Amino acid sequence: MKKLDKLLKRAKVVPVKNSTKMVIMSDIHRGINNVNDNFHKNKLLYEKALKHYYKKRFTYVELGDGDDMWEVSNYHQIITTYLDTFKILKKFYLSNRLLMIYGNHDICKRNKRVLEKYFYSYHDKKKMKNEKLLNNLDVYESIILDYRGMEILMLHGHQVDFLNSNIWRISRFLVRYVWKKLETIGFRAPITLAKNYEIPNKKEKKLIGFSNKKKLMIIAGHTHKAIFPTNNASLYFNDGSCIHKDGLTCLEIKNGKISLIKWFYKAKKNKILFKRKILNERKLCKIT
Ligand SMILES: [Mn+2]
Repeated sequence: MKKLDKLLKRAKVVPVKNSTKMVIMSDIHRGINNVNDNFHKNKLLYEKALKHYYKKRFTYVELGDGDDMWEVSNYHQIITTYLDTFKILKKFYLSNRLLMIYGNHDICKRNKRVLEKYFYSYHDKKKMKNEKLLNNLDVYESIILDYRGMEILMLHGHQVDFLNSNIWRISRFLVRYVWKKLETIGFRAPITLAKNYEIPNKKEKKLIGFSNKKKLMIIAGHTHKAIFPTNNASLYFNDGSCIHKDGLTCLEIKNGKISLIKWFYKAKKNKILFKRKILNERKLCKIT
């Protein structure tokens, strides 16, 4: 528990207005559109969702593993591969509606120099000059949202996962040089969207215990499995991921309610439609 107590103390406190609308996404794993890039097939869906939330004046909260900096060694390539995507993120950022947290795959974002070198600006090939991107962006380890008298702790969640926190450099090595090779020959992680949103992953037990002990609402990512307790006795949520085979999941917070949302492609005649579906919804209230 010590680790989580410290993390809670260090968390950046962000007060938000009652009228603020938020969308929380994580585990996008933007890569470089090679065979290891699980995000690419959901790129258009993700951008469609972002544009929807931008238009509706939501604040976008990225809860870690936004970029896959384990599978890629030249980070500039991620930005050039997904420049269109980053340009939408820039719009959120410029209107003061972007909050970013790092995970294990993008843990290097805790380093200011990395942010400055790769994310503050990019080289525009056509204009032959550097353009601003997420200039001066801060990326946090955890954030406490102060919303309607409630505190909501937001973090990626790898902090309680031994393989991905204490020995993350070894894990990164395995992903970069071993797992990547397996993926290249067609060995892929199973990423179908789970149907049950109540049963958490073993790795999340510590977070759930912490949430219950502190009577604190926690939102995490990392496991790629959405968790949405419908029972008021639990306040631990997980937003899932943006690289499910069958779409992406996210959490929306607005008007004192939290909802689990799925975005997916649907083929209709000769068109591809982008669909948003509410999987679950409940009022936000403290554990009493
Ligand atoms: Mn992760």
